[in-house]
Amino acid sequence: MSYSVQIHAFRELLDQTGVVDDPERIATYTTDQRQLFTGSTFAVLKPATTKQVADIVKLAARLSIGVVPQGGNTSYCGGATPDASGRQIIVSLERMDRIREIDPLSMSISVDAGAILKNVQDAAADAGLLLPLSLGAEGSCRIGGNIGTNAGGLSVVKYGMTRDLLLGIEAVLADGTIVSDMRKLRKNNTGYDVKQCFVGSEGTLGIVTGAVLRLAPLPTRRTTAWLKLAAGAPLAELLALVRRESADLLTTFEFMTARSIALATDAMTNPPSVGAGPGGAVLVELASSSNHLDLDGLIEGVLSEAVESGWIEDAFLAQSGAQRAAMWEARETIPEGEKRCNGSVKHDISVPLSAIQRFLDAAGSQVRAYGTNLELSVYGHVGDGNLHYNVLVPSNADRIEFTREIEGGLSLQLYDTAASLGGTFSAEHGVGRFKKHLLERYGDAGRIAAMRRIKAAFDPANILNAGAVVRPFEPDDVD
Ligand code: FAD
Ligand code: 2HG
Ligand code: ZN
Repeated sequence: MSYSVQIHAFRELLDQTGVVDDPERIATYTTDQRQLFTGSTFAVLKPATTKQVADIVKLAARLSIGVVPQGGNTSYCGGATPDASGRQIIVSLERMDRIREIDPLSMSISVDAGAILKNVQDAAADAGLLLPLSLGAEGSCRIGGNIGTNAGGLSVVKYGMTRDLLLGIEAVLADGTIVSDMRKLRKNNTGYDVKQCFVGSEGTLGIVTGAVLRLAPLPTRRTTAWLKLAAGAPLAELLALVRRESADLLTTFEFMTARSIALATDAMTNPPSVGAGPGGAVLVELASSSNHLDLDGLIEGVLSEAVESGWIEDAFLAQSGAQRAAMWEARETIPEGEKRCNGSVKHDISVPLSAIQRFLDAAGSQVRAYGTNLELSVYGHVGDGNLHYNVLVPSNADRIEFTREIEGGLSLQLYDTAASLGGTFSAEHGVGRFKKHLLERYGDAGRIAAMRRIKAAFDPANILNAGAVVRPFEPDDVD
């Protein structure tokens, strides 16, 4: 069947705006966020209802066309990008962006999966509540994509990953079945927790069309501090001190090296006058919804202990909302700063907190041994044991070639080190198409076999995002 006949068939299911087949408009959906790979498709479908998503999936299965769900296309591992075959269609959830309901007493929000994260945060804040998922891409990423990647971000240390915020789900399976479980319950022990199957599955097990998310009281007080670290400051011990002495009111603990901060501040119009000590810097935030807690008193106590221990050289407390925002912007602009300087080869590793210093020491030696002129941008959510250990692409290098070279050599050494310390090659960015070989290399064989069986059970014809994450289980597989 020709593409035009297929497009006609999809048009019958959707209205005029629901099918995009103009190559110029399609092009904005077929390249991944990091511009490492461009796939191919003959159409982007934009359903407006869950039923339309189900109809699309059923028709795609009948026509043997693959389906790649897409949210904001901000993910880093190529999971939202179709392959080069031209036989996969993109289903963008962008028209399904409603806030369905806020229930302040149940502290939950029900949304369409295409809702932009920032809009959901704002809707929760309007009701005096907090959606505690915060990441640099929050103005463009969508809830379905956050669920697909199990997004982490800047407040995981307190509130957990997307997985921990998910109360209910609505999703379309590969045969068009609609899973409708939009309940707001904290407790519901009635068999398998099916909704969790979709979390981190990167569009390979179903298309999420709705979600119920857990909210928290909106903080009314915050204390934000920028710590300049002394040489050799022990990050895990400093984190433990801050958590203990702040009565665990810590919501953010972000580590940054001097190079990463400079990349960000160079890219800002009004950069704050913050910098790093010899051991780097940490952005710390305590937050509370109570007006009875003296957060400034707590942070001052924490900081004086840290100074006494010789771990920090200097610290600045944000004195205004504007100062706080500038500190946050300096952290959140690091990826953009890297991009403006020809990009970086990204290593989204995590290790147990007790091993973070060992990782930094070993990885530093590996980088030095690999090439004396390599430059690093190292930062991340150290509160969660997660580092972005990025190698900067030299300004005179071809970005793609350099990325391939590093990924085939140094990256594997760094991941080996993380793995040997009980860590992982992907803390929060997923597997997608780019890290499948790493899952094969580092994944436990039994776990991979289980993943393949789950994929085969949910999607026996391999319709949903084929080529991402894991290949399906086949009966003669020996694993
Ligand atoms: P997409 O990129 O569109 O899709 C991601 C995956 O989910 C794909 O496999 C796709 O097929 C699948 N998917 C999308 N929608 C659905 C759906 N409705 N149902 C089923 N599957 C679906 N990530 C973090 O974890 N922490 C960070 O701090 C962070 N910071 C970032 C900062 C910047 C500047 C950028 C550019 C990215 C950052 N990211 C971060 C990565 C990215 O924003 C997240 O992975 C985000 O969750 C992706 O959401 P999205 O809507 O863009 O998903
Ligand atoms: C962040 O923490 C994101 O800012 C992006 O996860 C990390 O670009 C990166 O390497
Ligand atoms: Zn991150």
